[in-house]
Amino acid sequence: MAMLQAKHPGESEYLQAVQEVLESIEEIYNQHPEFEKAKIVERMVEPDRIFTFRVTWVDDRGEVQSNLGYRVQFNSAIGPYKGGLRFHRAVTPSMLKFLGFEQTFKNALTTLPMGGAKGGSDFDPVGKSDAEIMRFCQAFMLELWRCIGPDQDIPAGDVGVGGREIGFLNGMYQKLAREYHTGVLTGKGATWGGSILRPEATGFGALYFTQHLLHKAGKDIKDKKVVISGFGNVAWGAVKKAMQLGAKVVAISGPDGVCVVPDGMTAEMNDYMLDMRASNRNMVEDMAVKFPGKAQFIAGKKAWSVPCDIALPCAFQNELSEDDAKELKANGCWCCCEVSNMGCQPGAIHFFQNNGILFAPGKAVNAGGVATSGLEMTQNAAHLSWTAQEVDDRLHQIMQSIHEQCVKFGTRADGSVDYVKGANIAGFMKVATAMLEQGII
Ligand code: 2IT
Repeated sequence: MAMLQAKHPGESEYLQAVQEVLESIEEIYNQHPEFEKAKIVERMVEPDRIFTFRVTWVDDRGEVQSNLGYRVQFNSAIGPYKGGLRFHRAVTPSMLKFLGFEQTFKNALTTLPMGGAKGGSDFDPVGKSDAEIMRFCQAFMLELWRCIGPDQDIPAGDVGVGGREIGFLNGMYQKLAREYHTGVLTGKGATWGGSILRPEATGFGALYFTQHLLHKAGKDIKDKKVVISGFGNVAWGAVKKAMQLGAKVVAISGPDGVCVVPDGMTAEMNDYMLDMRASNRNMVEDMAVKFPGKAQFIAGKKAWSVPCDIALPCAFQNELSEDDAKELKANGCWCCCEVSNMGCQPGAIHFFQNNGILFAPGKAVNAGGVATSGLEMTQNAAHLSWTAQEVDDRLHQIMQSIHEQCVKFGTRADGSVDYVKGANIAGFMKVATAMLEQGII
């Protein structure tokens, strides 16, 4: 860590993600001198390569705009580079390196052959028109297309990139590459190569994982009060599945505050989350305006201030602090499944773990998204599409397998499970073994 800090000063998210993994694997790493000899850790913590490019486009007022674009190809030991694209004003190389690093272990956990990558831009979708989004996506792909390919690197969505953006990106890729296969991006529309259930998959998978975790702890999700941060694609799928499983979603939150829903979210409210995302307004207050009497907006408050049984962070890294964790506990919360990538700060994770609150990390809980991207790649390669039932069954199996891997590597002496350790060791062992067996490259 000292070496890495000296080499990459100020890259706080990246250093935080690496630190968490290294702490978890220390013991097992020291039992494998062959890893040490091949400098597996030193090689694994650095991305294979990073592409950086300028993206220039013209906004609706005719003004020239300039952004930075990136693709971080982190690790390809177990398969082609795979991971999402994030469009957010705060995107930096540090953020994408942390996400690419996490993605490498997450993808290893899915049981599918996918390496890790992440990309994106500091383009801010908030307040942009559809036409501006399209022009930006086209300008972004003008550079990105040389870096990717169905057997090399397969991007997908992440924060700020959903079905609409993947459509614009895919259209431009085909135009530039003159290749009309369906395999270079995942999260495509259902009529042009997309997998059924991919939009729902991250949220659905997270709830399947939560079910397994609760079952292992002798509990059940039915009738439990759930609070969720965010109202993007991931939160939308999580709300939908939580409701299907009989839980009551009593709050969703956004950058402007929280919407409290004392009687639980309805299907209509869940559908409205899609309009909220598509509007690019980035305001959760819109839910309370649309459903007066059912949802109450409180400005400046987080979802973590609302009494609940289960907390599901579904928005952004470091969105849940140690103080938030304490407030959750004081409000009766006894389980937190991290759905966003690195959604909880280290202090929050330690507080959960030291205070008997069930906790599982994003790289295990949210892996259903990229797993279903893997299933989309399989369908594309076979030139066919599976039914919703078939995709859902496979997603279910994969989440069960991820839970089993966490239990295998994370069970403590007292029989409880350290899901952070379990997920990190399971992912690490797979990637490290693959690197070792393929020589010094
Ligand atoms: O963080 C993630 O796993 C994603 N944004 C999904 C990546 C993918 O390739 O589906």
